[in-house]
Amino acid sequence: MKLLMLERICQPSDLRMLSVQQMDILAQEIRDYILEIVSRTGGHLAPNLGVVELTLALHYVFESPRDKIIWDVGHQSYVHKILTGRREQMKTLRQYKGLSGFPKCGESVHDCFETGHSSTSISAALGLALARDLKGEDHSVIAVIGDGALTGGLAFEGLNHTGQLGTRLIVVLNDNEMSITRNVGALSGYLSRLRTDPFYHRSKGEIKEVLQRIPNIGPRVFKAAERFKGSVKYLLVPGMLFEELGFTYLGPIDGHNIKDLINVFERARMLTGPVLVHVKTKKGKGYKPAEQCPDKYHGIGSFDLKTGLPKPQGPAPSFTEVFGKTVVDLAAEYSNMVAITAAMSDGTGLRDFARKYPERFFDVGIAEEHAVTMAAGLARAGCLPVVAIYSTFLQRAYDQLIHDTALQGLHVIFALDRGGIVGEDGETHQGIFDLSYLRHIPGMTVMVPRDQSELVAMLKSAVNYSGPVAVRYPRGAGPLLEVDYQRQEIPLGQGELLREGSDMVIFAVGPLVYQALEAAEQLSACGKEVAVVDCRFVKPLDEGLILEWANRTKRVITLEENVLAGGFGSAVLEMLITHSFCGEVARIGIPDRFVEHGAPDILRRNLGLDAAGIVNLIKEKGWL
Ligand SMILES: Cc1ncc(C[n+]2csc(CCOP(=O)(O)OP(=O)(O)O)c2C)c(N)n1
Repeated sequence: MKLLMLERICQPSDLRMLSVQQMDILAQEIRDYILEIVSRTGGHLAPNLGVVELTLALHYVFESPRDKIIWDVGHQSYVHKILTGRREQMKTLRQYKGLSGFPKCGESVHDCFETGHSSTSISAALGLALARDLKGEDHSVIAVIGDGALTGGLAFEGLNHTGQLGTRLIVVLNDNEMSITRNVGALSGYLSRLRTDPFYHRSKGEIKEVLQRIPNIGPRVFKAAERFKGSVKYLLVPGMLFEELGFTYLGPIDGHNIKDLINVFERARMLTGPVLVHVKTKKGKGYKPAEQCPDKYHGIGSFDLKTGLPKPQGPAPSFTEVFGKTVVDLAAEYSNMVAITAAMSDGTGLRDFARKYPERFFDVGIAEEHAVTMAAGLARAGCLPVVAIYSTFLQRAYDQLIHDTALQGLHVIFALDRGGIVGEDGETHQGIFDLSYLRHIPGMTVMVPRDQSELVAMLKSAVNYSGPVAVRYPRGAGPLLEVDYQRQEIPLGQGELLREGSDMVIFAVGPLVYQALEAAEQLSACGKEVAVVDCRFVKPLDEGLILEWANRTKRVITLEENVLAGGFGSAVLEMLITHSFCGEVARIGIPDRFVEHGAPDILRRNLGLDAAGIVNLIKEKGWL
């Protein structure tokens, strides 16, 4: 691939040698390069294609790393990486030991703050800007935030505080009218009016000019309009909402016109207080399939560049699909069932539910805290809410789980997708804390299915239990090719003995149960008989079953895809100690560190979360 212009850019300052026409050529080369790489590695394609000119203009005007650019969510930072000395490394994007798909301070001095979860950029930027002022420095701080990320409450908290302080800070609003799917919320409606309504478009200067041309009354009307905080001013001043919050509003600007972008950023750089630059972009810009279906190309696995088609998946249905189908079936039976997503209707498998029961489906935007408290309100009033959220994003709503849901014993079903290792998205997205952050909440039921049929059974069961109930399942295909949708409910807290054995017992939850069975098979060939129990419940534990097999074998192994601290193994250990168990216990899970990005198989192998890892541990213990 010929990248004549791009090869000249080794650091952001090299951009300043280029003319605007050359920057346009560069933009095309960057798009081609990103397409070639992401079609092989997978990644966040459409968001990055949409910010090529925006990123070029930012790096042209501002002097990174002196000036600080924070990328909200960080999934759109590929162009930034390419321009900041990581062009060649992009070939290793999202691969184990390769370049991360998100900003990483350890990767480059140009990554000044790490992101992954949405809506953090304004608060982080304010922190950096306040520190700058305290230290008497004078660089710029820029938060680049999408209209989707702006639906998150934390973004409002950041805007609110910044506006009050009047700190010099630039918020670049990358408005493509999309979150992963179409953006939602009243603010999104306001932004689209700003994009299209001539009243909203007109700049304050233009309006003044027009009014002053009207003899006698014009200037007076303008003055009066400026004085009123009421409706007249709202009609006359663009971006009023942001102006009222204390920001100077600049825009909306065509986010694919490099010249305009450079001009507006130059202007923003000179202003002394908070500035919001409203930039209109097209998600997926420059690649037809992505322009037409930006949601499908938001985050995508490897795909065929010519056709745009994803590489074929294996035949086994994913846990997400099985959840999606089961919840639609249950909704037919339970007319009070409602489903809630925080901007992830497709990712969580709720698309069919949304189509079939639009009045019972709520996309709240990237607002997990709100999703949970709203669900609690719905439950309090007699509805049966199913909140489908990725494990990592429910971390946001920890207090809402406790204070708004569990404390009142409200029956809310939490469908936690992407539990355990998620792989290529890395540290910020691994769902490895949920068993710990859920199981210590009083009244919470926590289930982990080993396969798709168990997921069906657990969802049916969750409907009949009381209080908050979490069902946690992993990303991707499950172990079964055929799913039994007729599976019946499971009595609360009932585990299942899958294999008998007298030498030791493995207590496991989730698909790792199959690894335990495989390890038991291998160990049997070495003359050791290992019992395997699928505990199914992290809470309440099947104490009777666990105690029985722990006492029979006296050698216990626990197995979970969760941090060891406070997780399933801890629960078993605590229970065994309480019952004065005399024997040995070894726990397999994730040690006290964050788990980097890479293919899930590699990560699991490294962590010993597979049959070989189990056998190794048993050898190390001298139990073989
Ligand atoms: C707290 C949290 N919830 C959900 C997500 C998943 N997520 C990643 S990007 C995204 C949409 C972001 O939309 P926007 O900010 O407009 O950026 P765009 O992709 O449109 O450029 C979502 C929901 C996340 N990263 N963080």
